[in-house]
Amino acid sequence: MTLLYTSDPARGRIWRAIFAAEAADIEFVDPSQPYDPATIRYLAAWAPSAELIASLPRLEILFSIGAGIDQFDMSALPPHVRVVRMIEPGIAAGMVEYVTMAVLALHRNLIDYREAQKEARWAPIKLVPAGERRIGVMGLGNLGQAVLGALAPFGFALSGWSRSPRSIAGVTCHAGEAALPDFLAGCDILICLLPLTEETRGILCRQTLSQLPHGAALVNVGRGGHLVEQDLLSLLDEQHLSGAMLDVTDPEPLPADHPFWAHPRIIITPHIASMTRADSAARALIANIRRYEAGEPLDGEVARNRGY
Ligand code: NDP
Ligand code: OXD
Repeated sequence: MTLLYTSDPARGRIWRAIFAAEAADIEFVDPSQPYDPATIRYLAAWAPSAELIASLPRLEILFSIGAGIDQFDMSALPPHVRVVRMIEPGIAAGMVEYVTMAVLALHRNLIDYREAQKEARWAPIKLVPAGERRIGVMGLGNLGQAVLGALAPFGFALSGWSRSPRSIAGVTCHAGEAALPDFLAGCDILICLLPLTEETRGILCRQTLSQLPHGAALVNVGRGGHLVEQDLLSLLDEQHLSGAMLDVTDPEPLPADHPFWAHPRIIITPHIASMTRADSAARALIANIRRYEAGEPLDGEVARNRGY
């Protein structure tokens, strides 16, 4: 069985060594070497071209290098090919760090202090106890749950929203569109950790963001396509929202003349909330191929009709 890897060459060198040492029966090839397309059963890629997919007649599984799969052109993928997102501890650890940083920065008014510093203004703001700060996470999957677990020890009031009902200790869980207004009304800091699908595109818009309490802040670590940019700008300018930390934009990179860069109440980071860690991801992939070969369910298999 052969795996074709078509992503970052530096990560590829680490993966090749791990496959050679720990899964020598799985042949690991990349485009820098000659390979027979008819032998490829597994493809590990970020955004494979339609031409590449069409050249692999025996492809069985497309593994995403990252947690998201919205970058795949599903129309180019034959219906029998299974799609798997990356679930590995490095991605969750990075996301936990980033969201904790963002929540603490917003909770402790870092955006206000950054502005005050520009004017050499000494302007203390009264502390809000963590228990009185309501943090809501949209998306209660692998990453949403990891983030909530990390925020719990601070004592924040935690809630979450997902498509199907979830039960998470210490978290008020809401499910489905009908529950969205109640969820939004109880979020002083809203974190978007949804996948980008037909249903979630543009979900962070005036209609939803204006249901957040006055002075609420947004952390978008999902995808840029979740956010209607002009609606965020208007709600910040109207002071309904107090700030936003955006790790994802549409497009990426964010153009140099985009108004987000200079906005005093927006912090931009370049899609670095988390990154697939080479060693743990290679091992997660090997474990998943082993599961597949044993006829067991794949970890992170995407329901193609649902888009995540
Ligand atoms: P999962 O698939 O594990 O979880 C997705 C969650 O979103 C589930 O709880 C799901 O509901 C919920 N959801 C999906 N559609 C809807 C909807 N229409 N309404 C309400 N809830 C919905 O994904 P992960 O946690 O692994 O990753 C989430 C996203 O994070 C990725 O798709 C990617 O976009 C982003 N990401 C960003 C990174 C960055 O560096 N900025 C890095 C890694 C990921 P249910 O529980 O009912 O299925
Ligand atoms: C992502 C990732 O999906 O980096 O954004 O894993």
